[in-house]
Amino acid sequence: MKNLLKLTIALVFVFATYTSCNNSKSSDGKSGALASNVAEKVYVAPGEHDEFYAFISGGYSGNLTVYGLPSGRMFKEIPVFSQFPTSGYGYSEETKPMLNTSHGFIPWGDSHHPDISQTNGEIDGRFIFINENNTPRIAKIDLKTFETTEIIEVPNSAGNHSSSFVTENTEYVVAGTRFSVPIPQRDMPIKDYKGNFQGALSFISVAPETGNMDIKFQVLMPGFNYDLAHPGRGKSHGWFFFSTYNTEEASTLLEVNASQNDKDFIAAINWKKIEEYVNNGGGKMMPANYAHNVYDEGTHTATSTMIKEVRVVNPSEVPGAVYFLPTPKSPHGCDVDPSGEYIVGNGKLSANLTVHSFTKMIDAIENEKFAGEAYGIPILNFEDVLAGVVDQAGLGPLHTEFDGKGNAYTTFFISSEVVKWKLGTWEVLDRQPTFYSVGHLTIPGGNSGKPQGKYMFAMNKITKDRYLPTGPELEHSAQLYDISGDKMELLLDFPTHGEPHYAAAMRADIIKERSQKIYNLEENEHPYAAKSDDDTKVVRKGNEVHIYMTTIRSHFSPDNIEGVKVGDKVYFHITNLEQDFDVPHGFAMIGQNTSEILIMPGQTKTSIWEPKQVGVWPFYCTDFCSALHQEMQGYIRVSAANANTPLKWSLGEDIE
Ligand code: K7E
Ligand code: CUA
Repeated sequence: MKNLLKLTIALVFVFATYTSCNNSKSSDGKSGALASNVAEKVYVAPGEHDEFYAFISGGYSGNLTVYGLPSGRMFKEIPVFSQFPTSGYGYSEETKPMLNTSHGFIPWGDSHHPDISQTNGEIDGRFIFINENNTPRIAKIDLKTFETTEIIEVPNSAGNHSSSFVTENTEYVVAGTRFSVPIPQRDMPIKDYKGNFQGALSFISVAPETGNMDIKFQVLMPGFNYDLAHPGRGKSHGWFFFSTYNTEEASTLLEVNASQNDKDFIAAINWKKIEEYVNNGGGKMMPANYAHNVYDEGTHTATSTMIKEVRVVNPSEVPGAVYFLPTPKSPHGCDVDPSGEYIVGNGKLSANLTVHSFTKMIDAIENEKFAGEAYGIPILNFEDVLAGVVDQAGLGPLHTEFDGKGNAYTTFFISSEVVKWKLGTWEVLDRQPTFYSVGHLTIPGGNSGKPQGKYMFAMNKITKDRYLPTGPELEHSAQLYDISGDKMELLLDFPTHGEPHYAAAMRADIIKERSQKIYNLEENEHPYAAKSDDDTKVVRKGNEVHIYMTTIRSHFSPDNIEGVKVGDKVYFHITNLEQDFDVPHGFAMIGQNTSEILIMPGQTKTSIWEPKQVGVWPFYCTDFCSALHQEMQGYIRVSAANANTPLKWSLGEDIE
């Protein structure tokens, strides 16, 4: 234990030294001295488009940001797990159900690993999935509209981190628990963790046409921490690999107590085998309570359904489906190369990178060469499954990506660099510093059988002096490298938003062509839609007042309303009649307890206002939509609760 403390202290010291040495390098300007032709490589002329989309997780912003590469320009922040006043996501009545969970309305999330849907092992650009750690959820974003259209809560999970990675035909999006917990949850002493807590690995099926998600089954694993995961592909399609740490099953001071074992495991799960078992009625349904939230594009409205049971499978019920591959030392990343042969374990506390061979793993399984077992799950011999070791590559390996040309790129947090090495020979080919302390890295098409090469970008945890200072709080920094040559070449620094963990990227063309421009007004099925000025009205139901309102350049209809009373709940149901690309209208009402809403052409959105004071109160359009944008305004007269002002509304004439 003392030795481990020393090791931790030594690593922290090394990290501090590297950071400060990098610091001094950049402050004397050397690291910024790039060749002048580098600027051309990232220059996208005004009006031209970037070649790649990059979808970068927002971490504790709960959202997903969209960038262009090579320019590093940010195009959009897509709200996913957090309320977003810019569009009204999570504030409008239509989108509030998206953030419903078994714990009630949760307005915030921690998103880590976006992954794009695949067909035949290639990125297809239909959907992007992303996990939420804190209140375990998986979201799906439709890349036609760049809107979050589905969120499913994951029961029996906590710190949903080894997620959300898709199999090569998007059969499943997989979500693994980081924390093991009592399953089912119950009141018990924390010290009885060992042997009693379990870790659920969830396989969420994705319907081929609609993309609808459904938890097909959960594998209830021993009480380790399941950190990261990647699907098998090609020859290893049908398997899924999860890195584990805390195989010690400690519940306190993990920095010491979860670093005792020389080796933890990569868990190999034959999901095809378990799927077959489940399809034949295997596993058991256990009571659960989790939210499934779906956004309907016809009604422009989300609904939330609570699901009351989930199918669970114990590994012991399906012999031959789960194995452990010993992997040194508290591995973080678990990455599979494009051929599906190599499984890279990035041992955080190891100086070497461990690479397992899928072929050797199958051979060892067939010959039943086991080194032991953990909770009935066979442990394979380290030497039997080892493909090779990248020796002394750096300090603190975290994540690995591949270029599809036989090379791998691994980030090293402590030595703050990306190291390029060769699959099969395990030789280090190149190393480039990052500024500073890199976490994940991304190559377009990275998690697929066909990476799209050309660029790699590193997402760094520490920014320090890379940009103009903005007080104590700095945005994180990403760095773009050209990887088309033998050596990586640093091209660009660009700031990112929130705390990016992983990112998914792909060639822009497919997504660009499919991108939707407007919502067809004819197809609007919102129950409160007003599709022309003739449909506008104001209806009172008890103390609820429903305003069927339209908006078009440059007025709201109606724009004068009387008969609202203190204590009423006023629903503004606003339909944007525009059918032109990029003409949203906004809406804000003085004193409302929500945010503005931004309504896209053809869409209906609802904002609530609960007036608390008598008076004549204005509302206005928040998006500068035309030369007469400032004229887009109106008034609501609010009378006392016991007044009998009649309900009236108008546009272009005085209320009589
Ligand atoms: Cu390494 Cu959440 Cu993938 Cu951060 S995780 S870096
Ligand atoms: Cu509509 Cu400004």
